[in-house]
Amino acid sequence: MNNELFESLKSQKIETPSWGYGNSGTRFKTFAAPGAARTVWEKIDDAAEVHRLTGIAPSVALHIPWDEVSHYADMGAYAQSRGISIGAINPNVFQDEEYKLGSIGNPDPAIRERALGHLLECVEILKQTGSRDLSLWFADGTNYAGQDDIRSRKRRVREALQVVHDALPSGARMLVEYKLFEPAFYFTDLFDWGAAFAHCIAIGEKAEVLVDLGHHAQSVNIEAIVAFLLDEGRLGGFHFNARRYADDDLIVGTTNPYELFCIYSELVGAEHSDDPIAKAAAQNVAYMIDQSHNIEPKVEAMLQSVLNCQEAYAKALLVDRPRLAAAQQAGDVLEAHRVLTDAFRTDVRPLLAEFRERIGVPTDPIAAHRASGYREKVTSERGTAVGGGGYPVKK
Ligand code: PSV
Ligand code: MN
Repeated sequence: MNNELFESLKSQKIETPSWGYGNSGTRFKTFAAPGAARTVWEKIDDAAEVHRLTGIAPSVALHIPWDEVSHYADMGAYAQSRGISIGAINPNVFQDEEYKLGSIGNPDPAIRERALGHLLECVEILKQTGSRDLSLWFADGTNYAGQDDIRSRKRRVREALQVVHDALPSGARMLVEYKLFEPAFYFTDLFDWGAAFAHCIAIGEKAEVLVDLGHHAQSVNIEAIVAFLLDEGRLGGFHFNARRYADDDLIVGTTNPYELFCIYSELVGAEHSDDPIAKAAAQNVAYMIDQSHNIEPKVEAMLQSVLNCQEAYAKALLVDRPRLAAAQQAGDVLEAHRVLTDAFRTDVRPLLAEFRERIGVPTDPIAAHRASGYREKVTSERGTAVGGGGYPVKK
């Protein structure tokens, strides 16, 4: 492996979500997993274990209030003592009774005010934890045509996002996530990348778009969205996961590894391009996982997710870019396609084993995890929590 490849692999970072370590479920059932994290401290421990075994997962994202504590500085210090840091702060304006008709898009100004108050509280948490990104997702929308005025909702959303943007400290960003549908079934206020992008452009430089792989209609070309946003300098981050039908939150790279590779290929292409805007955007992308593992062992599922991202990235790094550019320029359709897919077909497992050896992590992190006794240890210490570590179980 040449040095450039080694350095690129070393620079890769994947953030894992606190909510992926606790019990979670579907609307039908939350299965209690023995050893699943019960508190934010245990979630940090699990995230640290994933980083210890992979070397490329050095931060954990928080969801507030799921991970609420009284002293956020203590949390940052604890994470640091475990070898990781606190990543994106995810406010939650979708679980309170008041938000039945929405949060920042709600027709009631008092409820909009309440939601805004929570978002601003999360800006404070971001400052206290030293986090860079405020990651925003809104469940806002309507279920029936005519239920609310779509243009008015758009303006309410814009107004609140602007206030949050202006409250961010310098160097911080707000990542605006969109989602096609769910929980709203007729109209969602931030329904696609175009809506998120338009808000970001209007609001200001600290606003960037977040792409969650599970939030698109069937067969949407996500890598094209990625390329477009990179070129506009507005791709802020990812929520990685895999889907087959809707927002399935499965392990990234399991249903469509080719799509994941194509996405990474756009990112690597931008990172290695001469275009300063796309290059800077690619270098600042926050790569985050957003998954809840309902039937899988939590830590192993997260390890698998991180490793799948690493594999896709390694393949994208192997694309012969000069040859690809030459074939594209010559209009050689199939040669260009072959150059790209040659990289996708390469078995990068030996290369990654060599890389892991060089950075001092196990060559097979999953096997190492299974042999380590970590799962048995936390199961005996933590027992089986009844409640969720993200979506609390309703009694
Ligand atoms: C919504 O489906 C979402 O993707 C948002 O990112 C939330 O923060 C997350 O899932 C909660 O699980
Ligand atoms: Mn998400």
